[in-house]
Amino acid sequence: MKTLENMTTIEQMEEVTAKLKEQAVKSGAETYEDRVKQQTPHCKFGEDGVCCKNCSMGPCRVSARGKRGICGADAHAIAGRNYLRMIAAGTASHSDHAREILHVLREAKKDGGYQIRDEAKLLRLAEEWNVKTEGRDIYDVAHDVANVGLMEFGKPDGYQLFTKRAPAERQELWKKEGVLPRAIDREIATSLHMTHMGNTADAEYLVRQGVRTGLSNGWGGSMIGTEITDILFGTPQERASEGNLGVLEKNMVNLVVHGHDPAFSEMVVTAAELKELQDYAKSKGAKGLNVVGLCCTANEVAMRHGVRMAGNFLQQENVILTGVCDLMCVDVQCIFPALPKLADCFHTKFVTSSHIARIPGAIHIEFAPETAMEQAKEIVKMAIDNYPNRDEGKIYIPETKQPANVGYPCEVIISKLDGVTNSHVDQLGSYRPAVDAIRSGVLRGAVGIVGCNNPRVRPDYSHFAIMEELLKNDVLIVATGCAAQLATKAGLLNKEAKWCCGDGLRRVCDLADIPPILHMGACVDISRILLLVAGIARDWNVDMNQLPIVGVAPEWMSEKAVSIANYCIGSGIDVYLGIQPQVMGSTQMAELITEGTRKITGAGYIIDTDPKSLVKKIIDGIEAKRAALGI
Ligand code: BF8
Ligand code: SF4
Repeated sequence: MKTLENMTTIEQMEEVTAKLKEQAVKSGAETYEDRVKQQTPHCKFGEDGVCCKNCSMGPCRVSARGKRGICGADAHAIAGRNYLRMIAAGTASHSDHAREILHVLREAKKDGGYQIRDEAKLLRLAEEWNVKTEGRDIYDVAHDVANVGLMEFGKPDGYQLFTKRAPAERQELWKKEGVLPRAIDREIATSLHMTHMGNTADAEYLVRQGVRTGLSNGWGGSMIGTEITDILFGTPQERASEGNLGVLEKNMVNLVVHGHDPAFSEMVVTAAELKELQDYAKSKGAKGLNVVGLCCTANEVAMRHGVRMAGNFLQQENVILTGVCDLMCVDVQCIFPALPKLADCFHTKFVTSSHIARIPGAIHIEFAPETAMEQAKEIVKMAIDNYPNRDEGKIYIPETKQPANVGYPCEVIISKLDGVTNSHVDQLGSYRPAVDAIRSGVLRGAVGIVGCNNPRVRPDYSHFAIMEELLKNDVLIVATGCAAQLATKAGLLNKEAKWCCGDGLRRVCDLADIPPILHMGACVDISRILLLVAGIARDWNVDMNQLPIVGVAPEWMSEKAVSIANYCIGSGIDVYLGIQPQVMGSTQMAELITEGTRKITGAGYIIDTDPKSLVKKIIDGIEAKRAALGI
């Protein structure tokens, strides 16, 4: 078996980061590594989740001296409440992003800035949501669909419509356990209400509400976000791209889009393709315009346009440290507030575009769907005007980059896997080939590797170690978010990377003509993974928790990640974590999140901060599921 000889190793990535750190020191810039030092050791009460400041009698913290807060809340109540608040915030973030996209859909016009790119998907969704389509203008249908979607946030009665997409057994279980999600805003508000001073102190009910709130994200906000984004900007197709800092160009205007909301970045990408702006860039001495992405925005624009990806979460400062980032524009989520100050040490212009993420020191250009194109042009022009201001003495562009194949939503995966088992050509469009490949053991199972990177551990190392081992063991990987970005940087999204797979997986990659890690998009697109697992479960005629398919977040850090983990658990998908949730100061919470939820939903967390033993547990978990299925 060949090893990862053509890959970029973590050590090589670290060498680049070290060189860029020298750039920072030379320019008097501070980076996250400096701040990690200032913040270490972290507050133990916070780490354990046993500090409460939910009322002004506090803050209270649980210690040997005081086992309860002033109101009498114990460690379990405090840790449970903090945990539920994280889930509520994560759900709010993903879902509010979806709400923004729905508003854009409502503004879409035949001759406007935003149009419908996937009409078939819109019509399918209209039918699912009982919106009349016959003889109607497609934009009228779109506006009605947007209104139904917007009602999913605040409707007084009923449950999330997309929960009907889950296998019947799962839906029954949600009903029976009282976790079937209602309106998204209602689940978030209920969570905040329950955790207000003087309400729920029983950790089990906080955890149950966490699952329900998470489900309102996975089968609500995130799924709506993904569907509507596909309708507006097109369902992703397989395409070639590249990733890592080497995508920045010395002789071009580099404009970096960073954040999550594709409504904004799509416009910037479109504006940068305009001949008038390309010519303007040339008039300033540049060879052209180079738009690249960071974090989940990178995933969105790579999947739909092949736009190249500069990197993941902890690479956001590195992009500016190259000295060739002429402009970085951001929308929402995962944006370091440190960036404007860092940009000041270089020539970089830093632009915020959303009232959700205003940062001191930034140039603010408030994005509005009606004027989006004009704003996007203004930003591109600003980047071009800034190109001549680079300081030659501060430039260092690392050469590292890797080719990547991206764009594997469920639709593409189904059509690709159909190439694997010829016996089912008649069933084109089903998950049957995937079921057969897993059942026969050619694939041992599938793993969704998702989430952030995090300086609490060696950044990106856990992702890499886990991916490498799973591939060797014939486990197909789907990836999203910053985990997908690490796979890009390493070279694992390249079809050639099949050489580091076990025989079974390599055969599947050959037959289906896919890379061993399938890039499914941004974190919002983890809803695609839910549908993939639900589809396979339906074709197999089992519930989702019985399948040898699990989720892994080796280096998670955000509240969104906790919300995602909860919708996976709610959907019966075990979640393997490489970073401890901040609840371990409560023995009851530690039990509830690992074993307790298992009794409710059939899934729980498996936590191990050592990637080597974590990956062993993942493989053992997959094999145990296979054994239980009798395969
Ligand atoms: O939503 S993986 S660091 S960029 S939270 Fe953020 Fe984490 Fe990256 Fe995307 Ni997801
Ligand atoms: Fe302290 Fe209770 Fe107030 Fe929390 S809610 S700060 S534990 S008194």
